[in-house]
Amino acid sequence: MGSSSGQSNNSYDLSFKILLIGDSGVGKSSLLVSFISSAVDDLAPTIGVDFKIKQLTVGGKRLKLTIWDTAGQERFRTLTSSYYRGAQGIILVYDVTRRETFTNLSDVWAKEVDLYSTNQDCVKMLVGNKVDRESERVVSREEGIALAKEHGCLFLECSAKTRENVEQCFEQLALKIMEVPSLLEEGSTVVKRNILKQKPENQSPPAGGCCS
Ligand SMILES: Nc1nc2c(ncn2[C@@H]2O[C@H](COP(=O)(O)OP(=O)(O)OP(=O)(O)O)[C@@H](O)[C@H]2O)c(=O)[nH]1
Ligand SMILES: [Mg+2]
Repeated sequence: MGSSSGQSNNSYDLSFKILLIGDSGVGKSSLLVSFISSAVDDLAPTIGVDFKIKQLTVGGKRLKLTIWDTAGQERFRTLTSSYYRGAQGIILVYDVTRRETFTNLSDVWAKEVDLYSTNQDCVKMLVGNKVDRESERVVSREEGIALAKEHGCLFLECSAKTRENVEQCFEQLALKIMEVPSLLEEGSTVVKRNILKQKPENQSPPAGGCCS
């Protein structure tokens, strides 16, 4: 990509944690891979949790997104509560061709969010995936919009396969997070902390001033 900009070693302004949740097979990992690498293969079910980092510029800010991809299968979900810790954004995914993945968002996933999310102001986004399979669709766009409204979420329909609306999911979520002062503050605190960490520790303790 040519020469570097000659900037200091912090190459982003804000850092956010995003969490992907929803039933097994809805396409959470596919969405993430589609967003990160623009290629999608058939993926194996996620075991436990996985995460990927993506840097992008949204609204003039350079962002580092750490995106946590959780397992939908109950037996692979361990230490669930810890995934939620410190997340500024949560993406709730369903499959527009499987109604139970949609109803489970209210019955299972939204409850888990209420239980474990430590961040009161956390931004939620409802995503209906697999819109490329239009002929098999069973959940309408209107139903999605209504559920999102009910749970106070942003809403988008997308396809991890064709990449339709995939970038928009993450960008719109990031933009919304940046509109919330407490989340913006958290995002910049992480960056500041990392910059401090990178400073060499060559300071000796102050001489004198000690008692006796
Ligand atoms: N047609 C179509 N298939 C998709 C799409 N997204 C995912 N799939 C397929 O759906 C299956 C499940 O996708 P995954 O990404 O593994 O689903 P997941 O939500 O991560 O599942 P768990 O890890 O078990 O929770 C795979 O065979 C994908 O290829 C999409 O947008 N369109
Ligand atoms: Mg997965």
